[in-house]
Amino acid sequence: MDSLITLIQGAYQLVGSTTNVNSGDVWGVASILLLLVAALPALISRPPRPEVKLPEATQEISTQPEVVEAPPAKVVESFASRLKKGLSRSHQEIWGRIPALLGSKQLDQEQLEELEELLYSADLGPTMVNELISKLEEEWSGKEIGASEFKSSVSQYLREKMAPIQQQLSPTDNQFNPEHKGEKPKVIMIVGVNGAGKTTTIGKIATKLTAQGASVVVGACDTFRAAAVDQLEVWCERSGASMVRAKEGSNPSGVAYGALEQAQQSGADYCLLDTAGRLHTKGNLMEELNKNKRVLSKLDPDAPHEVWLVLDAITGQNAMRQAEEFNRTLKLTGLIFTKCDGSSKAGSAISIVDQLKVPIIYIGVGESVDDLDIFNLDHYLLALLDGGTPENYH
Ligand SMILES: Nc1nc2c(ncn2[C@@H]2O[C@H](COP(=O)(O)OP(=O)(O)OP(=O)(O)O)[C@@H](O)[C@H]2O)c(=O)[nH]1
Ligand SMILES: [Mg+2]
Repeated sequence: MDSLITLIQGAYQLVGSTTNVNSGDVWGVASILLLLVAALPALISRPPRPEVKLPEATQEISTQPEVVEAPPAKVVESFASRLKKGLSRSHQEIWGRIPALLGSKQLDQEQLEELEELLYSADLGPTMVNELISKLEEEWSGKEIGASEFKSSVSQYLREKMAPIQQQLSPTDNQFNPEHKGEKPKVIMIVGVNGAGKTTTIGKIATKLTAQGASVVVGACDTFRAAAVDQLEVWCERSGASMVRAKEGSNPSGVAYGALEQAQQSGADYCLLDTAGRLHTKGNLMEELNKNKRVLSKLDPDAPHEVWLVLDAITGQNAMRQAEEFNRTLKLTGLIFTKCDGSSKAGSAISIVDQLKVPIIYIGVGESVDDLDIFNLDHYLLALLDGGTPENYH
């Protein structure tokens, strides 16, 4: 007890009190201390945490690295298959009628007349139809000819007619070769009647070339309609090609000049020139295209390197007259057949190539970029006559 009194006395002195400590004080202080000691665990302990219920595990956690499944590969339809679809109308309406015409009897005059009518409806043109009928008569008269023999005979004839002209081109001629980067720009002028598909085709070609790594300048030489220039601008923006345009109504040959100048200065690989549609029968408008050509040659004596005529396959035999006129005025170097998807008259392409001795460069079977591709004679004949694609045969 004495030692406790001494301890408390010391504590009083420490806090500066001079009061004497008696035994009553001691009991008071001791009982307070005891109370404090008893309450201490309760004071220092934290309030209990609310119990958090964890959701039950629904699946086992794997220690294996996660295998991410690749998204299904996008199926890209081949151009041969698009071509087949595009030409299916021509195939069904014309060439698909052959089995019904050729019964199991010997080839006679009546059958020959029916076949002649069929070939005319395919828009092969009188020269080719006459030649084909004579060939059939010579080879098959008095013999039984089946549908497949007739088709292979026609196919062989058309191939013989077209191949020497198409072989002037190699399949890579119109693809950009990066090894030629830095050479002067190749100038391609696109011409044709109203609505043939010139602007759309330029847009598609520009898109293909830029995708191959080429730098392309497009000249909007159709200065008659602001809408035509806007349409071209959309394609150029999408493809990354630069576009040279002039004010509505200004001189188209000025735009052609400006476009080639920009292509030369910027080191572009191609200069594509869109022109206004015009009737082949309007002499003054045709002459204007010649002026475009002359103006270009001031910047490059070889320009334009190509003059391609866009022909709408739906036009049928009228396409022949258009082709003849444009060729007479401009010396065409290539043909582009558009809208082969909407026509049963796709055969006109063949007779034009034969007549003009000018090859087909591109063929169009729809409005999207992928619906235009380099013309392939074998694929074309296969799709037209057999309704097939090369995949069916390999
Ligand atoms: N179905 C189909 N439509 C096409 C094809 N090519 C072009 N067209 C469409 O044909 C229409 C006319 O095409 P444009 O490119 O404007 O024709 P254009 O020759 O420039 O016409 P103008 O400038 O008015 O002389 C547009 O609606 C094109 O989308 C094709 O291969 N198939
Ligand atoms: Mg146009």
